[in-house]
Amino acid sequence: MMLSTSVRSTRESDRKNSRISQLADRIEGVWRRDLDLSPYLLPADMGYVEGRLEGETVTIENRCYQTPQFRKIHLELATVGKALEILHCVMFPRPNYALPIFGTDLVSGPGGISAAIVDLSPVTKERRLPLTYRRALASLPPIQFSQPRQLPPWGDIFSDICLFVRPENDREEEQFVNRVEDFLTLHCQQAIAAPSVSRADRLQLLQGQQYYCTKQQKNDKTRRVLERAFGVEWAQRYISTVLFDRPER
Ligand code: BLA
Repeated sequence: MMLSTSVRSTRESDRKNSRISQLADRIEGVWRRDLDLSPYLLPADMGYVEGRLEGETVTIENRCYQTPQFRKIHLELATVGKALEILHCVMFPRPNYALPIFGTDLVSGPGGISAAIVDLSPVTKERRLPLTYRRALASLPPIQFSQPRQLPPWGDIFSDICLFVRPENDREEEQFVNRVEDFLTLHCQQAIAAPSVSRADRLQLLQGQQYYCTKQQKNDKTRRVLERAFGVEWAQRYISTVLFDRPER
């Protein structure tokens, strides 16, 4: 196993799936337009990481920020040789704002994009999105995907607006990317206008976020890719400190 920790980032030309680059650009575009970004420091050796999986190079590139409303907003681009490309993105609100967790994952293999998921996951006790969100979401134009996918057993953290599909063609891929941008734009606008909550509510929200992280850590598909490239211990450390660190009080 080989780990490199240089700061260089993957060149765009290395990236085969332009849909992943497109979605990454759209996400960063919304963030830069709507949020007040400051750097978020990841553990020193976790910014850019390289490993090997069955003779293939695995690369992980992290971009991570914080804002007045968000403890951590994280965009990760990973490649496994030429076979697999992954975009992972999560926005963890500061627990003094009653905001859901925005998350998206796009997994592209030799046969095209196999998994495309986006959600605004509520972390309140009622596990229900605020009315302002539900109203705005209801006004989005309806969309249809020919291959909806079933959520895994740990997926009880996702809301009823969660979109989880295998896009069948260019049109469906584009529709997915647009929907991610719609969710994200709505979320950023809600976030910058959100009032601060009481101490008691804050504790509930923190527990809701911890539950979200505990469930996400049960995704064996993510764990297996990381374990095979970097080893069991490293994968555990990465999942629990970079991908889904459980916020402290
Ligand atoms: C699925 N995630 C997957 C799959 C792989 C990864 C290989 C299987 C693809 C498929 O079923 O077609 C791998 N995802 C990764 C890796 C990273 C990653 C290696 O993010 C990071 C290094 N996952 C998330 C987030 C969500 C998420 C934020 O990280 C949702 C908001 C969901 N990924 C998710 C779900 C599946 C998945 C629900 C399907 C799991 C299943 O069907 O069992």
